[in-house]
Amino acid sequence: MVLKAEEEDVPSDLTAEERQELENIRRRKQELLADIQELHNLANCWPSQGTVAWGSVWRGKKRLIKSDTGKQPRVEGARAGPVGWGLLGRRHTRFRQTPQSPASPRAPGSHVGLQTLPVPALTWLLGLFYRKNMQRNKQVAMGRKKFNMDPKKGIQFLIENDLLKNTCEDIAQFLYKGEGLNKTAIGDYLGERDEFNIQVLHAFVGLHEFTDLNLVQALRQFLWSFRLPGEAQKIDRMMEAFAQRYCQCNPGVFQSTDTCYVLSFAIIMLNTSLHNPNVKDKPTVERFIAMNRGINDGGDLPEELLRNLYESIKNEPFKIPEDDGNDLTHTFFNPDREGWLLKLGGRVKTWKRRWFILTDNCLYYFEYTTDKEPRGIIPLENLSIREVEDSKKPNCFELYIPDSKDQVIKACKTEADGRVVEGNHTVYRISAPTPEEKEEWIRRIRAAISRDPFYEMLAARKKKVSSTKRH
Ligand code: 4IP
Repeated sequence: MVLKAEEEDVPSDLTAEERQELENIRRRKQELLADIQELHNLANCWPSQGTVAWGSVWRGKKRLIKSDTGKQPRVEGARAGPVGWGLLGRRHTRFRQTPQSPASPRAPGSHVGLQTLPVPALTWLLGLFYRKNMQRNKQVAMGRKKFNMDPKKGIQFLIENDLLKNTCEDIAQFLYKGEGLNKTAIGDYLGERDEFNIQVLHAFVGLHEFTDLNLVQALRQFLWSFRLPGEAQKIDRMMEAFAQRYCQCNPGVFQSTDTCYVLSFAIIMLNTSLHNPNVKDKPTVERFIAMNRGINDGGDLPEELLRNLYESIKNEPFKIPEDDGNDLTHTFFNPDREGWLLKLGGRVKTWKRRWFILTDNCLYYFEYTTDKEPRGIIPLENLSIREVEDSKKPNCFELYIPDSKDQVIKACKTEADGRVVEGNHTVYRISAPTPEEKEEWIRRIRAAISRDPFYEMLAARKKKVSSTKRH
């Protein structure tokens, strides 16, 4: 007997979250059926007559039912001693069973089945099954916890305990299923540069079914299955894998995976522009179409396709799991931040209240909010940010050059006489009005610092797909 869940039609109007949920329910159903199947198999191993002792040897997930004298996994009616030894879970367990013989002998090849088992036998089987499952579930739960704290260690633990096979397909399944797993941890594992992790990433993306989904629907599903890390290289690898898979599922929609890649980012940016209240200038559908001219290997994508994608995003924003502010939408399209901060002078250590604006990967500061010209500009490229304690001011943070103590940060400032000169700071020490504002500034500046490589990578792709002439 082989039990299998029936295939059901998936309604086409499900959200990414609902799809995932449905997928989880289906998988759970299949697991339950597998459990029932296993119970039946155990029942069929039950001897038809005689007094037999049965042991059960566990090797992780692999189980052998055998008599304590025989080596055959399935020995119907085998004679054996009255006591069996076996490894139950991880413990060596001794048990004795003397099942009743069935009333009438079974025909060769016929099965016992759960219903026909004598009650003590059934109780024993269920007990065995229950203990096995309990033990396994405990270890899996522990593995998940470890994974959420340190993805690599978690996977290693699960493999060492035979709860997961050491293949990229099995690990990808485990991550795709995602039960009890933190989506940030999944993203971290999938983003690793290791050759094996990259294979897992491809197997993971391969588990996504994008056939007949438009690019927005596919992105919704993809971006909901883990949290995209903030690092440019990781995002590049992941989005590349996504674009490849999308094109594989939907041949003929785009001229190349680069086109799919570039349009995916255009959609993510559109999502932020349309739904982030800080972005005042909302793009129209015409602008979106114009922005994506020539990205299909030098040609234009069908206008209707772009209109549909635009409408879809306009009607429903992306849902990003565990939004801690360090994901793609923030990192990639960080809105400007502005506010009053105190800044310590470079050579002369005086605190000045300045109006700061964070934009274009630079930090500008002004004397008044209405000033046209900034007093100073600090390009953030290659800088780092850290929290610091200051004896005079609260909520401080510093911009500094990593691994360099005395080097002057490249920046410019306006002197009292109006001359623009180079700055003198080896660090910029800044104090925020509240701890919350400090946190927010640090978060935004960090995102602005790390987003730069993206633009470069994306710009390079865009150039590629726009300059390719169609043959
Ligand atoms: C000035 O102190 C101000 O703090 C300047 O800030 C600062 O320039 C000067 O740093 C510092 O000497 P006084 O006004 O007391 O002279 P701001 O330009 O915002 O007024 P920075 O480089 O921080 O803008 P040094 O490095 O020029 O001394």
